[in-house]
Amino acid sequence: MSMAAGTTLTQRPAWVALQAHHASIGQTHLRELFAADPQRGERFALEAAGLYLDYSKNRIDAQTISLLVALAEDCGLHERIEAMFNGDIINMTEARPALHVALRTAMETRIFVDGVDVVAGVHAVLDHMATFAEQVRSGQWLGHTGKRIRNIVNIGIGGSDLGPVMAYEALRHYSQRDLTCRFVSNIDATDLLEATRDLDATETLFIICSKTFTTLETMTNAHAARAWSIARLGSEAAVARHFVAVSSNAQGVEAFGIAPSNMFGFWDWIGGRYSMDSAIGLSTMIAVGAEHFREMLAGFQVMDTHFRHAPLAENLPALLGLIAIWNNNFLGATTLAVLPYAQYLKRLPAYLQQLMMESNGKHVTESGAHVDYATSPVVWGEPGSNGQHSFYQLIHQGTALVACDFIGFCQSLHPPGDQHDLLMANLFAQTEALAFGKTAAEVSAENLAPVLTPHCVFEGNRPTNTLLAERLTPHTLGAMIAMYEHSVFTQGVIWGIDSFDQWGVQFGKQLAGHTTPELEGTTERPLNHDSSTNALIRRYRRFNRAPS
Ligand code: G6Q
Repeated sequence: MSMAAGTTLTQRPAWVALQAHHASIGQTHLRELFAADPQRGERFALEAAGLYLDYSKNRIDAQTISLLVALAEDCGLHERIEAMFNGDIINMTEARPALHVALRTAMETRIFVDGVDVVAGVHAVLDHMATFAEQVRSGQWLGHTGKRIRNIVNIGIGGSDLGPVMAYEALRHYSQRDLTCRFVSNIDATDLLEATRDLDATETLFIICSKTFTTLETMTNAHAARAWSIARLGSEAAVARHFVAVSSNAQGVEAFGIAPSNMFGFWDWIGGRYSMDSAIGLSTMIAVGAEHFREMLAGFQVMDTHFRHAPLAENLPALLGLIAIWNNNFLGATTLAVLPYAQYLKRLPAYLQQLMMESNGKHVTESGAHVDYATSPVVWGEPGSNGQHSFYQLIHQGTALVACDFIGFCQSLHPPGDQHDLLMANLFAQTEALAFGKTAAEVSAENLAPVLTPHCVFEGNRPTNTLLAERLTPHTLGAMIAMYEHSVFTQGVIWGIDSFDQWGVQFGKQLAGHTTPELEGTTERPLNHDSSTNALIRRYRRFNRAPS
């Protein structure tokens, strides 16, 4: 446990010092902070693993950073980082390590879990994936009727979906264009039907991604896909050529009809939301090839090494996490908007939503004590500049303080033209406007009708981070995801919570199980829920069976 028994976070001297500091700086406007220090834009910036983080447009000064670093030290961040990298049990409620860093570690490294070196296993799976990916990409892997595979359908949900789809979209530029990848997650039959309606079964490969191989949504879709394939290919034997699995449940996979040689393994010490760089990323590897996948792992690894060794005040993921604590716990920004100015990163906000909210959306500490401070912010977002024409209004002029992460690239992946400059000009202009706003005097100078002045004033002082990289590459993507993973970890350590369990998800997995048989029942069958749930189920039964 990171928290000394009996000491709550809010009683720690470093926390109390931050509260006092907030009382003195909390209302200082970014206009004043920038005016007082002409070098501020460069001073509050950091570079690691090819990512440049400008955090100067946050309501902080040098003392804020040293107090936050002191808090991190006091909460044992250094020790917890070492514990994670060493494979210690840091996921306390599930009594296991959280070793996603082992997925991208060099082959020579040794990390032991229960006396077994896990790194050799990681590399064996990577090699297995690379061989298979190459067979599919080259057309060597043939379907049941002898045709090459053109379509990949990944079936999985949560951590077995959000990472693969985000990475596929992010790296689409590097993908083999004669292969299409689709992602099916929802138990709503629409998802699978729409994904397969125009596909030729003879050319379609399904990847069933499920750590447990028991998840209701995934297994239901997997069986439906199996029936779809068999109906079109005319034989159960077709399953062997059209289905592979990514799972840690070898028995379940075999029972489904997938040979062990077509199963890609992973381990219980990788959480679903930390698994996009494991075999769960098989669809990514098929799309972009093993070499690009390894480049992505290298990006993860450079950021891992930086996180493990850089002093906290110069540690990019740690600082990102600490600034998030400042914005959330001291300034009261309870939501975080993720705003990538890159269409390829369109699924990044959804991916980070799970990473952050499932990891740190907890109300008790590791020891089970109720927290008396806010934990994970609500995470949301959309690519820029689209969001500017919708919800940015609230970020600029609403009553809630929203912290924002802006993400952009210096180079476009497409031929030179004006569009990239226009895109990035929007990003820079937005962060500037959010920081500095527009005063009543500035509005008056625009000769608007005076009655409009209050509507056109922008207070500014909205905190933003800007993450700038040269170019969206597999390496950059890996570094960025590792950065966010470690920022989430940093916040979890400060809050003293277990960032690696997900009891809320488990709860959801049980709930529907009780209700499903009741929906199938006759209208007379008694219901024992509350009056609202009973009425909803009765109404559903009535109309579900009504002729359309
Ligand atoms: C992730 C969660 C959750 C999980 C899904 C799918 O951290 O545990 O999103 O990934 O519920 O689980 P399976 O991979 O076991 O099907």
